[in-house]
Amino acid sequence: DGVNETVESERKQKEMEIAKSYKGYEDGIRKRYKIDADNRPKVSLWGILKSMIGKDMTKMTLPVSFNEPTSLLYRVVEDMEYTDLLDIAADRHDSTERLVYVAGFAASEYASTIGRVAKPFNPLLGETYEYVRPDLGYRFFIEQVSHHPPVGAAYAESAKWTYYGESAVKSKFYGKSFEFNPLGTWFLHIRPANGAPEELYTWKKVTSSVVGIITGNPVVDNYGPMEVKNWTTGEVCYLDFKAKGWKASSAFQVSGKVVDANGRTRWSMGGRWNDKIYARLTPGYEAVVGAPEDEAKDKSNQAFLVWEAHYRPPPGEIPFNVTPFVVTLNDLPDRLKPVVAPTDSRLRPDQRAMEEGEYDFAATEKNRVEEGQRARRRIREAKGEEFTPRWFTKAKHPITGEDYWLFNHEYWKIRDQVANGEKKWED
Ligand code: CLR
Repeated sequence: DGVNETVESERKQKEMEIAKSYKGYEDGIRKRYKIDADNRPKVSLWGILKSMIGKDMTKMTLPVSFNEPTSLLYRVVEDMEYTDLLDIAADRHDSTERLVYVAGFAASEYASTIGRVAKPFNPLLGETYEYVRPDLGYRFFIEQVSHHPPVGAAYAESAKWTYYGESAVKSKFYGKSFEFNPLGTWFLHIRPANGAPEELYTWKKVTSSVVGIITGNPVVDNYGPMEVKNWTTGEVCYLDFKAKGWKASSAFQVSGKVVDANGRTRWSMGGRWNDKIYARLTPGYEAVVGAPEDEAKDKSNQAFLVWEAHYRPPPGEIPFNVTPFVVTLNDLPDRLKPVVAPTDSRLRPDQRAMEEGEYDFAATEKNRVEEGQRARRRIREAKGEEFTPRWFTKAKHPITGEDYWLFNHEYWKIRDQVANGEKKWED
C-alpha cells in the first residue's frame, strides 16, 4: 500500500515536531525494577474490604501494601502498549479495515489487567505525566484536572494519529464484586496513507471488575458492549466483552462485527482479550471468528490475526505482577530529570518508594504529599479561588458535540525550551 505524497510530507513534518520531545529519552526503555521480588505482606482483601460495602474506591483508605507502583495516570498510558495497531490502521487503504485495527487497539488494553489486583496511586491535583517513545514515534501527556472525582485529561500524538480523552472512573464495592465504570470518551484521529480525509473515531471503555474477593481468589474481569464509531464514514464496530461466567469457556471472550454506513456487515471479529483477536471478511453475514473450529471450516476465507498480546512473564517474575510495559513507565534516568515538569509523577517520592519496596517510607511520604495537597486546597478556598488545569480546558467537541478536554499544546513547547536551556519550569 503506497503513501500519498501530501500525506507523506505531512507525516514527515509531524514526525520532526514530535522528535523535539525525544530529549531526555536517549537511554532507551527500562527493562527491570531495582528489586526482584515485591515481598509485600499477604493480607486478606476481604478482611479489609468487608466493612466497606457500598463505598467507592476514592473513599477507602487502604494499607499501602494494596498498592502497585502505578497511578491512575499510568493506567491511562498503559493503553499505549499496542499503538502499532494504529500505525497499521493509518496505512490501510480501506476504511473498514482501518476500523478493524482501531477496534483491535481499543480491545488491546485489557490484557494487561490480568493479575493486577492492586490499587494504583491517586494522582494529585495538577499532577502531570509525560511519556515519550522515540522508538515508536509517539509522545503522550496527561494532567490530573480534578481530584473529587478523580479525572485525568490525556493527549497523545504520532505522525499518523492523534489520541485524546478523559479518564474518569466511577467505582463501587458490592461485596460480591468491585465494579469500575469508565465514563469518558476516547477520541482518535487517523490520517490515512491514501490521502483520504482525516478520520475521527470514538469509543468508551467497558466495565472492569474484581470478582472472587470473598473466596480469597480475586481476579479481574472486563465486560460489556463497546462501540467504536468512525464519524467520518459512518462505519461502526460493535464489540461484546463477555462477563466471566461459571463456564471457563466464556472467560476473556470478545466477539463483534464491523458494519458499513448502511448497517451491512463487512467484517466479523472475535477472540480473547487476554490473548488474540481475529477478523474475517464476511460481507452481508456474521460469523464466529477466532474459535479453533472457525479456522478449519472455510479454507478460502481464513480469519486473520488483528492483535496478539505481548509475552507476559509468569507470575512472580516481575514485582507487583505488572507488565514489562509498566516497568518502562516510572523510569527517571539522569538525562530526563532536568527536563520533565516539576509536577511529573516520576518525581513523586511515595510512588518511587513503593517501586523500590520501601513500603513504610511509601506510606509516610504518601501522607505527606496528600497533606500538602489539602493545605493547597485550604489556601485556594481562603482566597476564594478555584483550581484551573494548566494544560487543558473544557470545551465542546467540534464533531461529536460532547464536553471534552482541549489540550493547549503548551506543554511540549515549554519543555523544549527547558531542554534547550532557554527557560526554567516555573513552580
Ligand atoms: C480501567 C480502564 C480505565 C482506567 C481505569 C481506572 C481504574 C482502574 C481500572 C482502569 C482497572 C481496575 C483497577 C482500577 C483501579 C483499581 C482496580 C486497576 C484501568 C483494581 C483491579 C482494584 C484492586 C482492588 C483494590 C481494592 C485493592 O480507563
